[in-house]
Amino acid sequence: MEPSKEFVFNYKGFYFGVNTTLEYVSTLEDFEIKDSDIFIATYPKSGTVWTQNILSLIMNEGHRNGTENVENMDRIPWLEYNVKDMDYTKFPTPRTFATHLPYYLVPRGLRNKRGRIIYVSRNPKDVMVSYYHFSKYMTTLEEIPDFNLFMERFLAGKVLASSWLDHVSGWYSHAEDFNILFLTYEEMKKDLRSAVLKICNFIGKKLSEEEVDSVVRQATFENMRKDPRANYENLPDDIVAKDKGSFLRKGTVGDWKNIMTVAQNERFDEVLKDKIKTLPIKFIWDINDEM
Ligand code: PPS
Repeated sequence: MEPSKEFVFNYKGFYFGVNTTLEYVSTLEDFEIKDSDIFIATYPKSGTVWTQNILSLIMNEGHRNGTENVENMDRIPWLEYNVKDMDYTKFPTPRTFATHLPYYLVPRGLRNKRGRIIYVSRNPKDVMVSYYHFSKYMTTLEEIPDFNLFMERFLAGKVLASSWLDHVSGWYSHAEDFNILFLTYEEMKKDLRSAVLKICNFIGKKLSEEEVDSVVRQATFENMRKDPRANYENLPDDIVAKDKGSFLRKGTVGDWKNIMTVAQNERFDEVLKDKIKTLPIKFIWDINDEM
């Protein structure tokens, strides 16, 4: 049941992938925060890359109008997976980062309401299904071909980034410690423009109607799939199995229904449903559900 040490290590109760180190992640609580910093925080497969693209489009005119060709992963790098060994202290401000860290392992400065955090969550059945497919695609993740087994691992939090429930409930229950905007994948899917405006408002960026239109247009699933700055297609072959998927796979709400059996759905609900009810989020399980 334990995840293989070949793929993850545990630091303070949280599973990290081995493309970072224990030495490095243990320094992150002391990572110096600037007031202008903006973080996107998520549990994996909840809409991180999507939010990265939206944030980059909002903040960078050169991204919006196509005059700059910088990939999102360079503009909004992963805090805990600094695979290119970049010197984040020298980044121009405002700095932007993505992270899968739980609330209790992020840089301390964030907890004093320095910087801003955009936290995106997604209904956990779609997260799990997306994660299942993703672990075939990423060679750095442990592949568990049997979906039933993957589900048990996911429900037990024995995967990279540990328990979905702990992650989401941790961030929500400590919201008051942070300067934080909560969004859900499903609300972005239902009304992308409103989500873009919420982010603009949160980071204090005023865009014209046309600029907002341009952000929304370039952040749709179809357009992101075609955009090498946004779709992570340039990851090296030793990290991804390009014939086995992509970062932008389906981009829908309710894909879990295509893979989970009735019995699996019942099992999932048995483990998580009561706990999910305690979260201040109204989950959307199907695109036709009311918000
Ligand atoms: S990761 O690996 O943790 O960074 O993954 P993450 O980016 O959080 O989540 C990947 C899922 O988000 C979907 N995605 C989108 N959906 C809708 N619209 C847009 N523009 C978009 N961009 C990314 C992506 O397809 C993954 O979900 P699935 O269900 O696997 O398709």
